[in-house]
Amino acid sequence: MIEVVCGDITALDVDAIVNAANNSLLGGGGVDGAIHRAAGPELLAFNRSLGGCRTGEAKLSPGFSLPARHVISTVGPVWHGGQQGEPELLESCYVSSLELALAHDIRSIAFPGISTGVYGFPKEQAAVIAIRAMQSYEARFERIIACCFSEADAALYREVLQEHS
Ligand code: AR6
Repeated sequence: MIEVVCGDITALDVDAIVNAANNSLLGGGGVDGAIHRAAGPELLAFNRSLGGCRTGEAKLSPGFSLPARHVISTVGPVWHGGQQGEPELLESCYVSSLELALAHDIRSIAFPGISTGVYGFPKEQAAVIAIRAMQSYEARFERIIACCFSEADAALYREVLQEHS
C-alpha cells in the first residue's frame, strides 16, 4: 500500500527519505534545504565526495542527525514545457531511487513531490508519474510513503491513487 502523508519529510522515521536535490548535491532551498538543516553539516561534507548527480539519477548518503537512516538524493528535471524529456526524467528519478534503495536493503522509503516546487513540473502530471512508479515497486517494500507538504497536494495524490488502483 502506498501511504499518503501530509507533513515535513525530515520528521519521518524510515529507512530512507528522498531528497529533491540539484546536480551539485550540495544543498539548496525547499525540501533540499530542510533535509540539509535536519541532517546536519555532515551531509554536505559527505555529499562533496559523491561528485554530483545527473538529472534522473540518484545517490545514497547516510541520514546523520535525521530520524531516517539514509538520504537518497535525486535530481528532477526543470520543467521547460514538457517536450524536453521531462516526464521520462521524472519517472527515472523515482525508479532510480527505488532501485538504489533495493540494492541497499532499504525497505521503507518516503518521497517528496520531486520537481514540483521551484523546478515547476505540473503537480497533477507529476503525481501520476510518481504514483505509477511507486505502484510498480510496492510489492518489494514494506512502506512507500508519498510525503506531501500541503493538504492540497495530499488530496491530489489520494485522487490519483484512487484513479490508478
Ligand atoms: N517536506 C516535504 N516536502 C517538502 C518540504 C518538506 N520539508 N519542503 C518542501 N517540500 P522543491 P524541486 C515540497 O522546490 O522542485 C532546491 O533548491 C514542496 O512543496 O524543494 O525538485 C534544490 O536544491 C514541493 O512539492 O524541489 C534544487 O535546486 C516539493 O517538496 C531545487 O530546489 C519539491 O519542491 C529542486 O526543485
